[in-house]
Amino acid sequence: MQIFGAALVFVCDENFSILHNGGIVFEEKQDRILKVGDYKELCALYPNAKMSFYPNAVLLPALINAHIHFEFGSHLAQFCYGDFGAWLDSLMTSRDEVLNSGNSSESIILQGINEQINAGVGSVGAISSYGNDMPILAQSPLRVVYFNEAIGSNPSAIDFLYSNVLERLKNSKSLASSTFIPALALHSPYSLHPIMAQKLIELAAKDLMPLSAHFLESAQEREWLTQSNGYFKGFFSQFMNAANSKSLYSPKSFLDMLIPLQNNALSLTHCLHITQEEASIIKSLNASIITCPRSNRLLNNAFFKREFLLDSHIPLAIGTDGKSSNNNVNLLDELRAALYAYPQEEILSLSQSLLLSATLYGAKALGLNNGSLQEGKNVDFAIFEFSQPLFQTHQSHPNQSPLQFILHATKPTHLFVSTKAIL
Ligand code: MCF
Ligand code: FE
Repeated sequence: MQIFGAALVFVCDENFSILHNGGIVFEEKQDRILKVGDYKELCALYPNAKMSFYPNAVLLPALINAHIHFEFGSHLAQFCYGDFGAWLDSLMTSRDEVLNSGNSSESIILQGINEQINAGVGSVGAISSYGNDMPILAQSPLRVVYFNEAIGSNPSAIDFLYSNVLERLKNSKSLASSTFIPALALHSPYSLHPIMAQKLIELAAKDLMPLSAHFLESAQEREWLTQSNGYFKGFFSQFMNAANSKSLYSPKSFLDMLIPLQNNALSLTHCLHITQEEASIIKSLNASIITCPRSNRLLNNAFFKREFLLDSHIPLAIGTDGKSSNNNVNLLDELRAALYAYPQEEILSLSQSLLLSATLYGAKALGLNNGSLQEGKNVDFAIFEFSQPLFQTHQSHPNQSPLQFILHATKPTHLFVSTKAIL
């Protein structure tokens, strides 16, 4: 039996409860939190437990990076930012070079994994386009929801592409464990044929697999889905030899295809260009939205409109996206960027919401039983020690420790995933 305690415990429940001098109890090798509460009371209740208390620290659920591409990690400045079309063109031109660069892809993926651990991330939603990252992620100490991504809209290629995604899914299923969860991703409505999408949705529904898709990331995507016009018209004639093509979905028809997944963990990433009506459909699908603020700023000059959340109560998770659209994949840096992206919001409640996006709502988006320190949840937690207390109980102003945490957290001193210390 082990008890870990800290001056501040962020429970990461819906109300953002904070325990002063709180703690958690668990048994070695039993991946379930037994009890959460006052540290001294827990010690009295379990007098034989191994006890550790950290006075200048915050104990919180291990963070969750709900959307990351490990495969795109090698480049420094090959991609063009500031316009989605320019980015996608630069990605199409330098994709092979980036994927097969001088550094071995294995060392790049390991670097990405270390970057997660060093930022206190215990779980990731890893989007994999090729499967190169699969064995390394399966062996890593992270809890991984492994999204085998399907892409391809050209009818003559879909048989091959479909069997390729099935092969990757099969391989990922052979590696499945409580910390490596096979899942499916539909790249996006502009890049995926509906016949393939339909089959994969059926598969995901049958096995209750998590499913994720990039959705309405750019104005160009919206123009294509609603008018079959604009940047993507040129894109398809240039890269796919399909000059007269039309969009294969409307935003609504894409969302309607996801109806069989209401009981799955379902997430839509970006959603920068959704309407209120589409937000209501997303809500009715019981889906989560994943936002990647720095990627959105670099590729699309925008941040997710958090106003949509007020009326619709859609859970909002957060991710770094890949290094192809970010300067690093550090989730703490992502939270800091997000903090500065919404100056119109009250800063303390924004800080609380952002921390819930990186914990409670990340777990909801990925279908995990963690992200909150509650009885029965998996034993995934982080402890960040600071040189001074983040909050003094005699202070009369509201507890600003969630804000101070986002500002000052750099690296946890302890990180546990599935009861094991990984840092
Ligand atoms: O989320 C960002 C931006 N939107 C779309 N795709 C990607 C992102 N980061 C990496 N990608 C990958 C995607 O998985 O880029 C390729 C796919 O392999 C795009 S191919 C049209
Ligand atoms: Fe992405």
